[in-house]
Amino acid sequence: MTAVDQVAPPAYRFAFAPRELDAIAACNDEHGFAIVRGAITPALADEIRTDITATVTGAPVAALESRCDVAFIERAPSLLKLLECDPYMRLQHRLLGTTDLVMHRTAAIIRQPGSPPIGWHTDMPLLPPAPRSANDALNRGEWPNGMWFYLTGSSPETGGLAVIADSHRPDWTPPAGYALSGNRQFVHRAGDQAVHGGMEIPGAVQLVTAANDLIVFAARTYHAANPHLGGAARLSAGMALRPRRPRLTVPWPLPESARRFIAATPPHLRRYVDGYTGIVADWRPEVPAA
Ligand SMILES: O=C(O)CCC(=O)C(=O)O
Repeated sequence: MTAVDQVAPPAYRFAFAPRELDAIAACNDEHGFAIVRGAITPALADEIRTDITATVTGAPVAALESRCDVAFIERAPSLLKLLECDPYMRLQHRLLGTTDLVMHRTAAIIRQPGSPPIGWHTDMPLLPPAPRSANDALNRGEWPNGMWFYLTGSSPETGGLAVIADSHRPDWTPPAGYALSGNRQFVHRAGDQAVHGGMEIPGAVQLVTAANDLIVFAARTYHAANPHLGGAARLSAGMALRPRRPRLTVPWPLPESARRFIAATPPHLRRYVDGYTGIVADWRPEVPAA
């Protein structure tokens, strides 16, 4: 199959207006994803796009390449504006069940035309008893892992995102012909761990969005990105908040860049960054000396 071959979209509605808070939450609870049309203004989408281009591509991104900034907010004043965007924050409150929220993690991705697909995976696999990576330390809660804007749009032809409907349940099993890796992180063809399942997998939903639409998906939802067959760089950015309690502790000291970001945050937004941990992307536990 080619990148644009796809299974039929679900019969139920999964795209909503920002005011349909209950319907968005219900779709995310029931099916593990939702689209929110026009979640931010086109002007704010434009500002976020400008910040991605200015920061993530600080050094030119080569043809065919993808690049990710996993602490994007520390360099992107535009993303902080989401915290002052009423419809967006009402949705965060509804999805997280509280108004007492902390900046959890942010990212921005640039994918150049020709960049390869990203196979089906979850951001919250079975966790080891003690974290072995930064993702293990951060992706521990039942808050949505996907709160993404695809700021040049998401479509099957341009490296857009797809999800597997209903795959967010902890006991989800893949359809016949597919299997999960040992820690449940990846979906692959049964009998061949090297071959990721493609977009033909039953349940796959291609997410077609405009620059100011929000893609929501749940903590465990399996997702994948199409190969980028378009002609211009694909830009995306995500911001996840988490409830302040229970308090999350991480095994790294606050990075200097995070400290500077917190200090520079305007006083009226400071409560959101009180508890921000930053990220040490290459953190690994110390191996005790033999
Ligand atoms: O859109 C992409 O490039 C993939 C995003 C993704 O898979 C992730 O954030 O885990």
